[in-house]
Amino acid sequence: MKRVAILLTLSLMVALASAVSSFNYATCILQPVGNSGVSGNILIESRGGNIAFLTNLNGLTQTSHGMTIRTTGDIYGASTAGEVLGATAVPYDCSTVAGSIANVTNGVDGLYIKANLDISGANSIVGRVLAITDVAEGCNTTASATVLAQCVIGIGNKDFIPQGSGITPPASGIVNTIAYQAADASTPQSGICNLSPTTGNTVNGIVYFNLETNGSITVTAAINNLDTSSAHGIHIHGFGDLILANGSSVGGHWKTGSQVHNLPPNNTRELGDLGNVCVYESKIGYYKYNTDYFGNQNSVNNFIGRAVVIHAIRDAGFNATFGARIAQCVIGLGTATSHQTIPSTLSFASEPICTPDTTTTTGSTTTTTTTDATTTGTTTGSSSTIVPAFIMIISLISFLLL
Ligand SMILES: [Cu+2]
Repeated sequence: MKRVAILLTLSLMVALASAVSSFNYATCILQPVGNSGVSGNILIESRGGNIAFLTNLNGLTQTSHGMTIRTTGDIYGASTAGEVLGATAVPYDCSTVAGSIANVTNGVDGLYIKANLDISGANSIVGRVLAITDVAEGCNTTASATVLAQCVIGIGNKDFIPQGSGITPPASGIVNTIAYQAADASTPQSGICNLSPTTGNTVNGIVYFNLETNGSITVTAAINNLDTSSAHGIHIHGFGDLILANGSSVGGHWKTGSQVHNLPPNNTRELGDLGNVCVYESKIGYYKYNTDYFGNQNSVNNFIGRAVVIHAIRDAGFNATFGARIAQCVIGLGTATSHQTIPSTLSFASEPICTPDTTTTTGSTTTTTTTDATTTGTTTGSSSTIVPAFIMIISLISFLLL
């Protein structure tokens, strides 16, 4: 009897442990394509080898609409996300095509289950586009429907799961910024991130993460509607969760445990510390930086499915504040297509630190002004040379008086 009790207790402990470690949560916050007026949130949870999609959809006509996963993570346009994942299967059949999820309807609390997909591991859909189409899935044809709304599936932030959603995170366990694996992580990936403004802002743009042949990543960005009188912090944040429009649900910067915030190329900085956008031309901010700091992208801890955030002011590095989050996006699986290129005339010699252009010393206070940084400035009249000289003179006078 006692042995049975022990066995039961042990099996319960194993069950609880596996339940905790298998909690994987993702979100997809729909953006309308054109003036479709379709929006909504889709919460995605791993449930025992299946994926549950909880839909909350607005603006659809009262008929069935296809919900599909696409091959890429590019939501730049209505047709940039590629075909339905697995659509090359012959014959095309909703039950066997991986990316054919369900036919969905307008309203709240839709629940759709799909087998053979995951949000971690080899079958992960994190970093891919989820699309809602104008017509129901035909299930016997590959004919493409018109996309009404789309989003990139991002790593969910358990601290912002909507109340009453039916998704309950474990009190503790593997729920953090490094517990997930992006789609196709067996092959290192390029990424793309289509920035949208947070509430009250107008900033948008595109960030590319291009995988180079030596394994490094070149990050480039073109960002519109920026205030060009300042540099702007640019970071990768840990979660690709845009459920809050003010930018707070993407959490803190992407990092490992021991890293502290700083600017590139500091080698103990957080993984997501990209520095600043500070090179401007025709009111557009540009960014370019090549790095191997992200490490091997063929690992659980990569940037796909996380968020890029643009900040209101300059990131000055250690202990810095960088103001509000003015634009955000989920990093999706990239393609070879580039939608906005960087003018070849621009120089990124000093980037991404963005040395302030002018420094003026007033008494013992140093004020720094960063101006339209198409040129690289040097710091002049710094208090760092004036103050030691002042102290030396005082010391000399004191010594002579004694
Ligand atoms: Cu940030």
